[in-house]
Amino acid sequence: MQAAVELSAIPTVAAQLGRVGSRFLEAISVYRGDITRLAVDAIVNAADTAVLGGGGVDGAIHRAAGPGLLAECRGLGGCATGQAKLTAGYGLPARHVIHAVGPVGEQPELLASAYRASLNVARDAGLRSVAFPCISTGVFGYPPDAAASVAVNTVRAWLDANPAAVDRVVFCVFNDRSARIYASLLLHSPQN
Ligand code: AR6
Repeated sequence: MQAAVELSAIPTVAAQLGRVGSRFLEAISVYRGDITRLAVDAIVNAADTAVLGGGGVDGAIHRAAGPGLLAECRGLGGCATGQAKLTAGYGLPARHVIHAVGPVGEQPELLASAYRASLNVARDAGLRSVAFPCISTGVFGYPPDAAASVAVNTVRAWLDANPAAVDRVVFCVFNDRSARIYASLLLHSPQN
């Protein structure tokens, strides 16, 4: 198993750009790699409505967490699209998993809702750092550039509306295309 990646090793966008004064850029990071390695308060899982594991990032999270995660998921009673539910992290370096269900295909309101619901779950549980995968952009077929805009705009609006509720939000990108999209949105022409 690879070593855990501590939050202190992941720079914020503000630090990467040498920019101070933007609460948004001081809260967010873009991290390229495996979300299952992140030692944050919660990683978000791109689940489906059954919340019983699957392929993609969901499969990776369940493999890394171990069987305790599936056992707890069986008691969740499913999760509606656009909603999110909390479990423990079991064998993960993350203390918790927030299981979010994004839409199948390009449905911006439901994708935004999945991001908001995840952050609401984190806030209500007192969790200070959250890492998101690119929800819906794999098996669920959401165009990754459109999904990234929804993700960034939704997180930004939520942080504005919930000041000091969460300290850090990490956008965890896994493939070349998502890495390029988030870099261009946040690192090359930052929205601040
Ligand atoms: N770390 C971070 N991101 C990852 C990882 C990883 N280890 N592995 C894949 N990704 P997907 P969806 C990225 O298909 O589209 C499952 O079967 C991947 O490159 O995992 O929301 C569930 O059970 C992509 O950018 O999720 C559901 O049935 C992103 O994660 C369904 O797939 C999301 O791809 C959910 O589909």
